[in-house]
Amino acid sequence: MPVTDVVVVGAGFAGLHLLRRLRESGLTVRVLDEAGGVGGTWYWNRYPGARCDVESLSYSYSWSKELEQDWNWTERYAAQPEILAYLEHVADRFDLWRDIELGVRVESASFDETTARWLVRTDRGDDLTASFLVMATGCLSVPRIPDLPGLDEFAGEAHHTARWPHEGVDVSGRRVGVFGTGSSAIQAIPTLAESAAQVVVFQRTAAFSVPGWNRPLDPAELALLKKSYPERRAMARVTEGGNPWPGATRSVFTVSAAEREREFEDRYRIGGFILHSAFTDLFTDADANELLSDFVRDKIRGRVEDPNLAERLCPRDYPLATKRMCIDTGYFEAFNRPNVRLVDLRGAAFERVTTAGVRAGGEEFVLDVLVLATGFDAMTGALLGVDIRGRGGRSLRDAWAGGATTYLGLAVAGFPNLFTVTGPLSPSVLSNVVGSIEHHVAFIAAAIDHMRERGLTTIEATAAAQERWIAHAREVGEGTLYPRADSWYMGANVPGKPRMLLPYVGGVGTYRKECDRVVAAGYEGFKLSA
Ligand code: N01
Repeated sequence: MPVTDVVVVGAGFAGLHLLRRLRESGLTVRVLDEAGGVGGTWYWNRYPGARCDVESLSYSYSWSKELEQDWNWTERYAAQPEILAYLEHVADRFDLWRDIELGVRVESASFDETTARWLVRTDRGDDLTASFLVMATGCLSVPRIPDLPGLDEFAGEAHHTARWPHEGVDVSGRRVGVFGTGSSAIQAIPTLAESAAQVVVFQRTAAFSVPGWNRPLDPAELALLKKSYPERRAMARVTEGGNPWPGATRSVFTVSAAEREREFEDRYRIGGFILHSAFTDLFTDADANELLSDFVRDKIRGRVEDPNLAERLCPRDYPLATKRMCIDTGYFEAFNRPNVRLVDLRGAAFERVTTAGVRAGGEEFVLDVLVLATGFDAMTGALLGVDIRGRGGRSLRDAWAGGATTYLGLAVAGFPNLFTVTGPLSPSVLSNVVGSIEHHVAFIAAAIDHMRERGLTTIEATAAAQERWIAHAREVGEGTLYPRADSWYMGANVPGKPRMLLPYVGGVGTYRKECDRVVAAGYEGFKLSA
C-alpha cells in the first residue's frame, strides 16, 4: 500500500500550493482529484462568461515573486481559461504533476488510532496511508441540482454551470432558459444573449449586482501594478475582506446625505466589492444597509430601460451582501435586448419542466438548452462527500449532523491530523479566497514542521477550544445582518441542511491575529502528542 506523509484531496489553488509548500518541508505528498486536470473550481466552471469577481492582481499566489512578475494578466478580472492556464503553468513551473493523481475520487478516509495514520480509499479501490489528511476540496465545489419536476423528461440539453461540457455548448440561434440569478447566472446571461436566439431568465430572487468595469490591462498599467504587489499583499493580510484597500472608519450616519452619495458613487465607479467597505455599519445596521441597498437599486433602474422590468429586477427581500453581491459585465443591460426575457417566478410560479421546455405562470416556454445556475452545497458539501472517520470510527457526517463544528475552520475535534483548508468557521468565502488559502497552507505547514521538530505524531483540536471558537463565531455572526438572508452562507439553499452561518465574519485581519496568538501560545486549543 502506498505510504506518504500527507494526502491532499483537491488540486485547485489550495492543493497545488500545499504540494509545493509541504515538499519544501521535506514531506512526501500525494494530491488526489476527481477532475481530469488541475484547477479545482476553474477546471469545472467553464460556463460562458465565467470569470473571477476578484481582481487578477489579488486573485493569484503571492509566494513566488518570480511568478508574480513573470505572469501577465490580460484583464482586470481574469476569465476562467486564463486562471486555469495560470494554475497549469504553476503545476509545470514548480514540477507538481508527478505527485498529482487525477480522475480519482476519494471515497473514504479513516484514522487508525493504533498507528496514528489515515487510511484513504479511492473509487478505484486503491488504498493509501498518510500521517496527515488535508482536505483542499474548495468551498463551492459540489453543484446543487434542484429537484425540478420533469427535469429528466426535458428533450433538450440541460447543464449545471459548474459541470459545463468541456467542448462547450453552441447556443447560436437556440432558445436558452436559465434558472438562477446568482453570480454564475449573472455572468452567463449577457454572454449567452449575444448568440442565442432567445434567453429566458427564471428568477426566484432578484440579485444585487454592480459593474466590475472589467477591461484589458495594457502593458504599461500592468507593469505599474506589478510594482505594487508588496503593498497590495501586505494590506490584504490585515483588512477585513482580505482586500488591498483600507477598511471603513466611519458610520454612514456621521456624514451628510451628499457626502454619503459621493462616497457610494466614487466606490461604484471603481467597481466591485470596494463598495462594501464604504462605511463601518453597512453589515451590522439594517438602516445603514438600506441606504446602500437603495443606492444600488437606483443604479439598476438606471441600467434597465423598461421601468416595470427594472422594478422586478430590484432585490428587496434581504439586506445587500447578506447574499453575496454579484459583480457583472452588462447583466442588467442584457434585459434591454429584445431576445432576453425575465420570468419572475414570484409572479409566474414555476410549474414543471416539460419535454419541450418550462411551464411557469400558465405559460410554456419552449427551450433547446436549460442552464442550471443553481449554486452549490457550499462549504460542507465536499467535506461530507467523503466518508471521513476519526477517533472511535466516528464519522464527520455524524459529528456535523447538527451543523459544522470546527476549531478556526482548520481542524475538527475527534479527527486528529486532519486539516481543512478554508473550512467552515474561517473567513474563506468572505475574503479573497486565494489569500485565505495561503494563510491556511502556511498554518498547516508550520504546524507539521513544529511537530516533526519535536518528534510529535498527532495534533487534534480540543473539544473545549472548538466550543469556544464556535460560540465566538456565532456571537460575531449574530451581531451582523447575515443571518437575515436565506443564503448559501447560512446553508439555506440546500433542503435539510442545518441553518448556521458557515463563514467566520469577524474579518481576515482579526482572524489572522487569533491564529498567530494560538501558535505563539504553543498551539493553544490543540492537543499535540507523541
Ligand atoms: O449560486 P447561488 P452561483 N428554482 O447560490 C436559484 C461563487 N461564484 O453559482 O436565491 C429557481 O448564488 C437561486 O435562487 P434563490 C460566489 O461566491 C463566484 O450563482 O435561492 N431558482 C439563486 O438565484 C457565489 O456567491 C464567481 O431564490 C433556483 C441561484 O439559483 C457562489 O459561487 C462566479 C432554484 C443560485 O445562486 C454561488 O454562485 C460564480 C429553483 N429550484 C460563482 N434553486 C466569481 O468569482 C436555486 N435557484 C465570478
